[in-house]
Amino acid sequence: MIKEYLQARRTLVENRLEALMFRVDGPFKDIIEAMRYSLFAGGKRIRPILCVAAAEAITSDAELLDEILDIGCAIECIHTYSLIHDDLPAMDDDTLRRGKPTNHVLFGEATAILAGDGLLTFAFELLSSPAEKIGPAARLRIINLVAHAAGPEGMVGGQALDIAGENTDYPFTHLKTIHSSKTGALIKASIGAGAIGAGADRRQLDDLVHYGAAIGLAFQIVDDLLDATSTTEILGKSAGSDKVRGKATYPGYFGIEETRNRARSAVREATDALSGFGSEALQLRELAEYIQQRTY
Ligand code: GRG
Repeated sequence: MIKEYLQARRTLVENRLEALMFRVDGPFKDIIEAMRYSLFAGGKRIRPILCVAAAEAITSDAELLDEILDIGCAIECIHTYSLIHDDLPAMDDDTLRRGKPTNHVLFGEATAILAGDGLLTFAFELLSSPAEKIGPAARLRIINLVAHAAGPEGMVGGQALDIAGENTDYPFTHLKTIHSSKTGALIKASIGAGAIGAGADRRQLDDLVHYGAAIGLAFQIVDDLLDATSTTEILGKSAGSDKVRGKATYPGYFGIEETRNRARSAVREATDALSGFGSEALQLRELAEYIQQRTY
């Protein structure tokens, strides 16, 4: 069931992104082509899917949910920018992503940097576009939340700590800071943005943000596990790269079995945070299980 749900939701996100994104046409077609290449390269779309699922735990208003889908699409643009920049020679220097050549391999470094910049900026154009249902106050809260999650105390800060920490020994608490900022912050913001857009009250928002923090952690623990145990073919990106780059990981601290236990307990914490919700949070519960069991 989760498989069909994910497939249907991915199609929904793909179609909406296609409708929102610039066409490869006119004087800017080269940069647009590079942006589109990574945006439509086969991502799992987990952030927009979580954004809409969080909103569905609060509302069933279809028009409102359509606007929340656009917010999820904006977050997917930010995520895609981060992957393009992460793969650059100055960062992880990767040539493979989602089973395809990375952006700079195909388009060159300067265009890849600009494609990332273009996607990040376009995300905020989307987030700030006026619409019918989500009023200016809620929209401003969402923009602020997403900007903070993507910025120097979120994803950018986590990436900076991650790079600075390569080949160094640091305490486990520092790894937690890196994971929660580099990966967790944008996942948590996807859920927070969906909840705010849907008009969540204080308690609902707190519970959903708690859920988001826990699955953000689970997502990164599983990422560490997959990097250590899976293959390049299955992952569509270089397996074993954490070890090659001298990165601290959960399996490095705890071994594979204990890392699996920790992923399970993060997912349990996430589903426990939803105890105040009924069947309207079913998809969020299933998404938490999927995050634990994902294979790529
Ligand atoms: C360059 C500012 C900047 C940040 C980069 C996201 C990130 C920070 C680096 C990616 C490195 C990495 C492997 C992070 C682990 C978790 C993660 C974000 C994996 C990729 O996300 P998925 O699995 O990717 O959602 P898809 O391909 O499905 O979109």
